[in-house]
Amino acid sequence: MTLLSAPGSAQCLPTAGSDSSGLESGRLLHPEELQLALRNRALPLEALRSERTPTGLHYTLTHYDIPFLDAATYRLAITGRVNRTLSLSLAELKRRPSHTMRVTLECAGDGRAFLQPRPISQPWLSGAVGTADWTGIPLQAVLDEAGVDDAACEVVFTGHDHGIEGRVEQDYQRSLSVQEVRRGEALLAWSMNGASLEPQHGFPLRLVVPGWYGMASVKWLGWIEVVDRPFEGYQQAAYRYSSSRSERGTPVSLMRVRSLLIPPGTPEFLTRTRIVHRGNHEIMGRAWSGRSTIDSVSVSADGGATWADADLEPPTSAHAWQAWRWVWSAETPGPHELCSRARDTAGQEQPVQPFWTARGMGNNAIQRVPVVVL
Ligand SMILES: Nc1nc2c(c(=O)[nH]1)N[C@H]1C(S)=C(S)[C@@H](COP(=O)(O)O)O[C@H]1N2
Ligand SMILES: [Mo]
Repeated sequence: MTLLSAPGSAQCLPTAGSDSSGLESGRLLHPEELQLALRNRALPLEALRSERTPTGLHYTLTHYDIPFLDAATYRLAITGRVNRTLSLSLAELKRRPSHTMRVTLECAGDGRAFLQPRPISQPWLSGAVGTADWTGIPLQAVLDEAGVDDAACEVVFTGHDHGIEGRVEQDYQRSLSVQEVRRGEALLAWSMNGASLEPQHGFPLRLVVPGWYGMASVKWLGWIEVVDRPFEGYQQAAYRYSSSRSERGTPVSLMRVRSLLIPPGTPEFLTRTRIVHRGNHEIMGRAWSGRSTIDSVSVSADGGATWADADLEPPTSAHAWQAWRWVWSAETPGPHELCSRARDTAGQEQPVQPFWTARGMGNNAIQRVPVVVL
């Protein structure tokens, strides 16, 4: 993979000197991208072993600063086109009937750093994904209590975090249409994997929208406003598929079909190239797709020249990834490239070539894992 410097870049870091790893210098990454990458971490791919990601290994993405909120004084406001404005404390929310859902969340920017040219933002490679058990109350229950007006069109969710993006000072805000909300799947969650939310995951309360890329699941939720016209906030306009930053494009919404595999064998420290010994190796991974189930997963050990079918496990939750397995008989010494390719029941399939958009969203191209057989 080549990390390119952007044309006209002011200040860049060489990603590596030339040493025994064989990496060349001159592959440039902005210090600002590195700073974002270090604040926002990915799932280590070996953690795909767990159906439910341990909280400390779940990816996180935070645009601005993590706000530190006090659970004792916290309140959630529900306002706008409702019959009754509500202001609820955490204790009041927790007194209502709760519900737990296993949900796979993925950042829409995952795979961005593989794109050429590389859109400048959080430079995800692979692994901005994780699956957790979220506990809370259905969003719909709270909206029913407030009574949504017939003129309502969208529901806007505002987080307590504040920052500047595209020269616009803003709170982190996203909306969902009233139809989307009426599906009844979104949760106002105070717990992740059986414990209170960690600060980075939205303590004390966040939205979790199953099937959607992560940006919809607003963390540190402070305010829910029912509005009578489409919300045009910054984060609504930024998450779009377009061929240039100025083109409006189409909204990013549900997670596109994708699969990842656990790189087998032993990693080299710097390059993470894998070494495996000759013989049979079980290759295991997971696959997911917005609102569809996975139909099949194929695996290749020769960079996509030939494919074999993996054994696919049925879903354990309507909103979580599915496990798959395949046995690789690694007989030929030398370099190989492992890839997996998922197809969903809606007929969508992962592309072999990266899906390029100006903001680097929804790149669900097949993963490529170099492995050397000894
Ligand atoms: N308030 C707020 N909510 C947010 C974000 C944010 O920066 N601020 N990031 C979004 C994005 S882009 C993603 S991918 C998910 C990440 O959730 P996680 O950090 O719990 O994995 O949170 C979403 N919710
Ligand atoms: Mo994201």
